[in-house]
Amino acid sequence: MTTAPKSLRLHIAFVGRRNVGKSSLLNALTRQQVSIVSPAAGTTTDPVEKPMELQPLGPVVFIDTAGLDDTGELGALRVQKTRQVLERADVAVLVAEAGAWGEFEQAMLRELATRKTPAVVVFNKTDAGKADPPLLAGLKEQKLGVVQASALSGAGLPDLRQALIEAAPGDFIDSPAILGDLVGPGELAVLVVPIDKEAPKGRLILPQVQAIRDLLDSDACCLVVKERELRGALDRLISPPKLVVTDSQAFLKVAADTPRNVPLTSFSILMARFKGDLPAQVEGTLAIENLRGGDRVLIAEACSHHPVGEDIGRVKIPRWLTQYTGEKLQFDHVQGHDFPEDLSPYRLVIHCGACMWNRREMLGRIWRCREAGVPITNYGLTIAYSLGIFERALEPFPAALALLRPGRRLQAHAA
Ligand SMILES: Nc1nc2c(ncn2[C@@H]2O[C@H](COP(=O)(O)OP(=O)(O)O)[C@@H](O)[C@H]2O)c(=O)[nH]1
Ligand code: SF4
Ligand SMILES: [Mg+2]
Repeated sequence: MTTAPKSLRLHIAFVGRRNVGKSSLLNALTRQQVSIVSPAAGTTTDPVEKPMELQPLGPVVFIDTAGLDDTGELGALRVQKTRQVLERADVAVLVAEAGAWGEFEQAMLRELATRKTPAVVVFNKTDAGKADPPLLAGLKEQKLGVVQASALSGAGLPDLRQALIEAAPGDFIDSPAILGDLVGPGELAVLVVPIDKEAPKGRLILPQVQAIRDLLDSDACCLVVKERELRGALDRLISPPKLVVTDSQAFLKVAADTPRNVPLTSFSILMARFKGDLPAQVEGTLAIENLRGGDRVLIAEACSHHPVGEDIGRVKIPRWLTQYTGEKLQFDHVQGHDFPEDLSPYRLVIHCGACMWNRREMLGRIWRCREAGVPITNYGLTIAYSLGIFERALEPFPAALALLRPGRRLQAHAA
């Protein structure tokens, strides 16, 4: 079993009506008891996640869900949970019983198509009945992977595995780089990692570890220092580094200690590119200029255990943003998969770096904000903007930098 971070794994959700054999199929595919299988409809209540290796794709997470057609109060909650699963699914497996295809399945396919989630249709229980040939042909025409299987006999399981591999989005095979395209083989990046009381004990946080790994994968060199040691370390170098990357919270000191000709950015900005959509989030950041007294700002964290404490989202960002705008803003906070259905009350969404998430889930949120006409940015971009070093921090990314010119009202409040 690999220890690849969960967020880099392809997330495959099994969805469909109750009792069609989702859990049985998943168990058969993984040859392990992932979920409880029962003849009583609606046994799987909470989504069950199972990380495993699916060659040649590598690390995946299988997510077993409750039936989407659940009724009753508890049922409504399960349906909501299943929809939340769709938000983080890179691929969906729609399970149907052979001979029982209907409007429900058609509606699910439409929903998956709207979300642009690749789907594989599995007709299960083919030991008991066959799927209708014209229906199979029609689905294949829609370029959907279609598999006939039986969790009971094991028939069709290799086809399902193959269909999953074919449906996997390209960005799981070619993940966008964190740093590899910015710092070439043999070149040096300096990473600035503050070790203060908020740093986790005995380890580095995920974006820092991923950045180091990405540099090593690209045959680049890496020097890791705290902010206080940065200037001394830079002075000792024979030639300047290709790039300095800092934790956003040390931005001001690091900007002051890094010669102006050395490119500088932050881990959060790298994460916006890696996990989200940097140009969209740069556009979102510019909306800070339009914030006025009484405006509501939503601060969203992807998980409940931000490594640098709640402090950054709850205290520091509100303080820096209030100082920058000079306006009395209203801040709301959400965590985890709770993201408001109705974003219309907000003038800005400020998201964490989403380091623990897969990219599709973050892109899904960016997409929802765009649909609602609400700008979205992230922590690092907001901090850089509020501290007046936005433009410098974007210099390594010409496409994003181009959005700032010409004629944009940028940093009107900056001193
Ligand atoms: N005949 C037959 N029964 C199956 C098959 N797969 C699952 N079942 C049965 O269908 C029932 C519901 O299965 P389950 O996996 O719990 O369905 P889920 O609620 O959709 O996850 C159980 O009684 C299973 O034993 C299959 O391929 N053939
Ligand atoms: S809150 Fe966001 S940035 Fe912080 S650890 Fe969780 S996913 Fe990563
Ligand atoms: Mg089940």
